[in-house]
Amino acid sequence: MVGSVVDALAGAKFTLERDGLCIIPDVLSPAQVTSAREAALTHLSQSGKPYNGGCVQQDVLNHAESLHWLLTDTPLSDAVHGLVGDDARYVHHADLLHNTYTGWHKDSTGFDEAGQPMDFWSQQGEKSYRVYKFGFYLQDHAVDKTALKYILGSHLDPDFYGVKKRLSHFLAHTHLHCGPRDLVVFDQRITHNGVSPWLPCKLAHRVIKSPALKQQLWTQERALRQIQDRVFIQIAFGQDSVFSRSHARAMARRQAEINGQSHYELSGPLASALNSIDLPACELTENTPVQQASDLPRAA
Ligand SMILES: O=C(O)CCC(=O)C(=O)O
Repeated sequence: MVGSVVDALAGAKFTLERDGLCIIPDVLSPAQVTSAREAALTHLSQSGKPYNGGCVQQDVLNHAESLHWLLTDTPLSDAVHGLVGDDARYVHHADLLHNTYTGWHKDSTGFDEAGQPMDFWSQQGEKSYRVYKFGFYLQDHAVDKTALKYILGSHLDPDFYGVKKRLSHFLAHTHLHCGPRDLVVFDQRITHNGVSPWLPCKLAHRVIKSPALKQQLWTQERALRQIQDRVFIQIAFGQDSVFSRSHARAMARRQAEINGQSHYELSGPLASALNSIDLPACELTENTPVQQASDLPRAA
C-alpha cells in the first residue's frame, strides 16, 4: 500500500464518520490523472448520454473496461478496505460525469427500493449504514468552488426537506477543495450539491425538454460564469449489509433505466477486476427484510 494512503486512512475514517466526507490526498499519480481523463473523455465521446446539461455514462464500470485500472492499479482498494472494512462490497453503482449540473440532494433518503422506510440514521451496531462514494475529481479544485458543496454532518440528519433546512443549504454549506490526484469519499446520506444553474436558467431547464437544448444553454452559462471543465468518476462501495444490498438493487435498476437497458448485468471483466482486489460485488437477488422506522422523512 502507498505510504501516504496508509498515513491518511486513520484520520480519514474518523473525519468520514463525523463529517460525512473526507479526502485522501495524492492517491493517483499525475500520469494516472492524465490517463483517467483521456479514457473518460474518449468513452464519453463514443457512448456518453446527455444528462443534466452535460454528458454521462451511468454504470460506467460495466461499460468502460478502459477505466478498470482505477480499481486494480491504484491504492483505491486499500482506501476502500481501510474505510469500509474487510467485508466491503462494490454496490453496483459507478458514475462518470462531464459538465453536469445538479441541485441539493441526498443519494440515499432513508427508503428502500420498494419505498419502505429504513432505519439508516442509527449509528449503533456493527452493521450501521456504511455506503460511500469514492470519487476522483480529475481537475484542480484547490481554489475554485465548482467541485462539491455539502452540509457538514448532514449524513446523520434526517431533516432534509424542511424550509429551514433548505435555507441552511444556502447559508451554511462547505465547499470541497480537492486536487486532481485526490480521492474524495462521501457518505451516501450526506446532503450535497455540485454546480447548479442560476435560478432563471434552472427554471428554463425545467421547461425545456430537449437534452441538446439543455446542453447548449448550460454550456453558455458555464462559459459566462467561467466554470472550468469538470470530469469526475464516482464508484460506490459499502459494508456487506442490508443497506448496501438495498442501495445496490435501487442503483442497478436506476442505471439500467437511464442507459435504456432492459435489465442490469454485472460484466465478467468487472467481476474479475473486483474479485482480484478482494472487493466483490454485493448480492443483488436476495430479498432481505429491511429494518422499519415509523418517523423518517418522505422520499422526494
Ligand atoms: O456534480 C457534482 O459534483 C456532484 C454529483 C452528485 O450530485 C452526486 O455524486 O450525487
